[in-house]
Amino acid sequence: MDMRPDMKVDLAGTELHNPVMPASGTFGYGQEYKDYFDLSILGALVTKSVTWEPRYGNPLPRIAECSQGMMNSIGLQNPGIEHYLEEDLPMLREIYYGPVISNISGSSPEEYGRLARAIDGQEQVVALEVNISCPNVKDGGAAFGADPEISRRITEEVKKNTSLPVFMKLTPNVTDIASIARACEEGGADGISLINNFKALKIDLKARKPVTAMKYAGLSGPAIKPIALRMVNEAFHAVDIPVIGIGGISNADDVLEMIMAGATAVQVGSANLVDPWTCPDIIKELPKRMEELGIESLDEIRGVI
Ligand code: RRO
Repeated sequence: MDMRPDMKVDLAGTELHNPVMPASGTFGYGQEYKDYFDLSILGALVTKSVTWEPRYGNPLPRIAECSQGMMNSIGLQNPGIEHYLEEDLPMLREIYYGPVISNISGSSPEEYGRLARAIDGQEQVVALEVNISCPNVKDGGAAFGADPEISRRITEEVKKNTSLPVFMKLTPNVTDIASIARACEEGGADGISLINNFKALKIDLKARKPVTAMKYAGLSGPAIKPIALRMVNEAFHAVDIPVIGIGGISNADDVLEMIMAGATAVQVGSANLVDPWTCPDIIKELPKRMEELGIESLDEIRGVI
């Protein structure tokens, strides 16, 4: 009898062979990682936020290191939906055979709807992740995800335009994450992904200026993990749809904490940029840690907190 702990998870109808996926924006469209490991060991792969038109993103510098984390103000750099569908997804399919989650970002509910429609029916794409939380853009972005009414409207618009499960990706820069999560659920969301990053500031003392060109940038990495856990737990208790836990995960124990807080699956973000083998290392380590801790399946510990 196989006594290996069961890492399988059901994510809104899709079975993942493990709960670990790279977070949007930290894995591009897979090409930069293909020589490090076999991408098909990932539970799923989330692609960088795509918008209707191509975007160059914000001026440099737009990345900074800080204690136990990093800051970014990329500004949604991406090649646009046409390039995504005609080049990036087909190239990804040559190096990765598992489930893809397409992350989309718009500056109006209508743009989100158009993007959802354009991606619907794409081979390997099993879900949409709808970014209503980018802190680094002028129009929309995190402002959408800070307003329950707009969050609900965008969810409804996306749902009208796709047959795929829809995960709404939330910003932590709000007072009451439960009300945003509930608004998305009421709008028809099939799940919630959280958290995106915290709006932050790093100052160069000699220059008397912000380190990043955009003044404010989003903080991520191990520094935010305890807050991410708290918010995932609040969202988990607020809704009946699955939650994808994101924020500061860099090892197997972090994954187990997230799942105990209520996450169905998890995303690894900043840690990929520190060590490109983080995801495969976690996937290898997870069953060992489950065994050591007497955990037979992830279902057994989900949301025990
Ligand atoms: O591109 C970015 O600046 C960015 C986005 Br869209 C996001 O959702 N989260 C992030 O940390 N950076």
